[in-house]
Amino acid sequence: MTEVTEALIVIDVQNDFCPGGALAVAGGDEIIPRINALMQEIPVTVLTQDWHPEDHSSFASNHPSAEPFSVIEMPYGPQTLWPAHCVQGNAGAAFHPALTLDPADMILRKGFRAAIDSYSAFYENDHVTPTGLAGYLRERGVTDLTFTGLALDFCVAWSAIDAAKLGFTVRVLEGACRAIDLNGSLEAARKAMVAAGVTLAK
Ligand code: VGL
Ligand code: ZN
Repeated sequence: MTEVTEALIVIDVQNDFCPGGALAVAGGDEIIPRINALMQEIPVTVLTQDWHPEDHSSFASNHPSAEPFSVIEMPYGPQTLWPAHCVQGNAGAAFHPALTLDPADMILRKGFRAAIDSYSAFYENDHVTPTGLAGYLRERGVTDLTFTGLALDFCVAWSAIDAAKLGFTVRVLEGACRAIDLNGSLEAARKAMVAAGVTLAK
């Protein structure tokens, strides 16, 4: 059996996070050629897909009189309310058409429970409910993770921090990510990643 120790994790490169999408991240589509090239270099690729039911509690539209980008208190802590995005089966939830899908070993969907959001690819936003990704990677002998995708200051950062806490060696390629940058969230995310032992690279 060939030993594989390194995986590329591609976070949420979906139409709704790219220009023209419901929660567009500026320049979100610009990172795709580099991500496609990385899939040819790194032996294991995992793609994540934000995958919400219509009645998802992270959508501002599901809270009477709440504004998008405001923060509410949920049983598991503070939660930013977003415009409805990545609704299961809709075009906005599909991967961007320029993203290469064939090299992916695994596609992990997250955020599919209405009552809880899941920024991280490893745990839902309660930081307790696992997605199963850690077990998948460990069973395959993967120890080193390279993160790319959208958005750097939310799903990429939360995933990278959880991965470091779980004992993986973690690198985030900032040039292969784009950020939402809401109320200083990008600087806060960078600091939190560094504090967790994540390496930030170009
Ligand atoms: C994301 C906000 C809401 C992300 C997902 O992929 O960073 N951000 N859902
Ligand atoms: Zn989402």
